[in-house]
Amino acid sequence: MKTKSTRRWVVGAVAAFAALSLAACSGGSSGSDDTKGSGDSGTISVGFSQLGAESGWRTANTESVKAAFTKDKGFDLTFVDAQQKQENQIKAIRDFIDQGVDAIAFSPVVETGWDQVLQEAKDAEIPVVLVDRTVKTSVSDPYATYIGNDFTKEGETAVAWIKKNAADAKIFELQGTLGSSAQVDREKPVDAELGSQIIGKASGNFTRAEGKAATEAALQAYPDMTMIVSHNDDMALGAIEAIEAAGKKPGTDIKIVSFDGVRDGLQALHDKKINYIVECNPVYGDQIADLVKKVVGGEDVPTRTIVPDEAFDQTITQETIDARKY
Ligand code: GYE
Repeated sequence: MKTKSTRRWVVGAVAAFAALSLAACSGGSSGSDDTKGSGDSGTISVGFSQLGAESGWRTANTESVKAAFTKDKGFDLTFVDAQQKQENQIKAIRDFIDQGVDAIAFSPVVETGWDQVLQEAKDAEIPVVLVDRTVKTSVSDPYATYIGNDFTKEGETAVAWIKKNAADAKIFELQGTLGSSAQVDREKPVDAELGSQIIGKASGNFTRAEGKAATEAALQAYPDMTMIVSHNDDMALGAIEAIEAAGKKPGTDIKIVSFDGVRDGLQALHDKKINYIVECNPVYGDQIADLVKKVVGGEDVPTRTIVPDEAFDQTITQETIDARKY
């Protein structure tokens, strides 16, 4: 963190010099020195590039982030929604660099394609906190820390349930955004353990509408499917609509295993339209804020913080669902 403290020293010194000059010019009447971005006012300026608003999970994550990075808590947040487009995220990150924020946090929509912009942040000595999804990059020391869920473990949890409860299922896999770590890592254990049972795959880009469309096509293409493994609840909810429209019973004729555990998903589980949901907890804004504070303050942080998840089957109670905040 030497580079960061050097930068802070330089920025601080420049600000102090500017304040002194101002004081000299105005006869010393200038009181406050709100040097935005320097952190000297005690406020930490943060640019957060959220990848989109594609799902219930994302909305809950965004709410949690916004609730954590408030003025009261010592932050000046610039939040930009990239609408699931990598070029929008790259632009937002470049804008944050130009603004000279104290830290950048972002959820990368896909794993690759970040080398250049990560290098630019590094050259500007602005620490990056990677949130939710991971990146593959050739840049050395590309970010200060990562926080998110263990998608591989989530995939393994789903596989264990399928092996125990529907061992001979013929599976259609409804994939998330192709090339995102959430898709790649959830899919890996499913492919490794149940590969011979997968009769088809298509992406629904983590949205309900695309999940529905992909399922409609799959019902035509793979009439013998008995299970859908959906990489999130929103696509599973779209799949339910498509299955019902085709005159079949979701949860019975075609079983559904899904990820996230948003309230609508859990309700469909309770209503026996989904069979199993592996949770992915999106409510960790405060932990992100804590990491940002530490990183900006030059404190040591773990390279990886994993948010713990549970899993739910159809024995879930209505009380558990009603208590869900998202
Ligand atoms: O499962 C899905 C969202 O990256 C964990 O992205 C996240 C995933 C989540 O669109 O609903």
